[in-house]
Amino acid sequence: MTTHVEFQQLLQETLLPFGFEVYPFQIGWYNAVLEPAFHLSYPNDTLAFVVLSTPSMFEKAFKPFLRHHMLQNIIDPIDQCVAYHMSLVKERYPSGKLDVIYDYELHPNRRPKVLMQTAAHVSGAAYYYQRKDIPQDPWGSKKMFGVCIHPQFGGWFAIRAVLVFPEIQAPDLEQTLPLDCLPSQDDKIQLLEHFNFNWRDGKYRDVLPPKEKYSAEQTLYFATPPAERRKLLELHG
Ligand code: GSH
Repeated sequence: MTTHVEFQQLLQETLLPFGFEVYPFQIGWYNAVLEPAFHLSYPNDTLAFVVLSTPSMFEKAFKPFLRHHMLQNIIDPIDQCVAYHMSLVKERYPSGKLDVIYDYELHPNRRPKVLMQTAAHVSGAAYYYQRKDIPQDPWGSKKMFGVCIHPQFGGWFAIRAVLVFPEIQAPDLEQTLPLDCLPSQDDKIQLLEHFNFNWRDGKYRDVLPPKEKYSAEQTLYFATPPAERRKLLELHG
């Protein structure tokens, strides 16, 4: 019998060596915490995974990807590198259906196809800190965005995609809640303030001492606006 464990193994074998992580969840866990407009239209016990990139993705996947592809053919280097690795997953599962939804995909009305941070939270990958976690917050009418923190990498990671196996049910999958690595109210407030008011300086990423973080080179790459990154890549080319 095929179980979610076999799919998890397949994904881990294909993606972990390149600095990605995968966490399984049931579509129903995701839908249960969202308004119907955001629901994914699959039965509740459908097997899905969230895919994260960890700091080592830059060395293990991105740089080799650049070495093997002509820079002039690449428009979105990071997204194309991630898509390339998802295509390798598909190659390893040629007989079945696999829907890949990327972090940047929008419906025609501009609504995101998947709320990646919610998927990361319900899968147990990374706690999604939101304003509603703080009773009587100090922000009045300001709009405050939430942010995910990974128990090992703090804010030094990114959520890249959700993979759905429409033909596979995982009724026995048990939900693991994400680790609330910032139990203190003050830390939660600081995190949301750093993220919302000083996102660019990246301080929010260091709310806990990470096991590994982006190298100076990777930090510079992501801090540079995408349109200006080509010159960084050409230096290496
Ligand atoms: N579309 C561009 C590309 O494919 O190269 C830009 C991709 C990009 O920079 N995405 C951001 C990112 O990966 C947003 S998710 N950031 C990593 C981070 O901030 O940790």
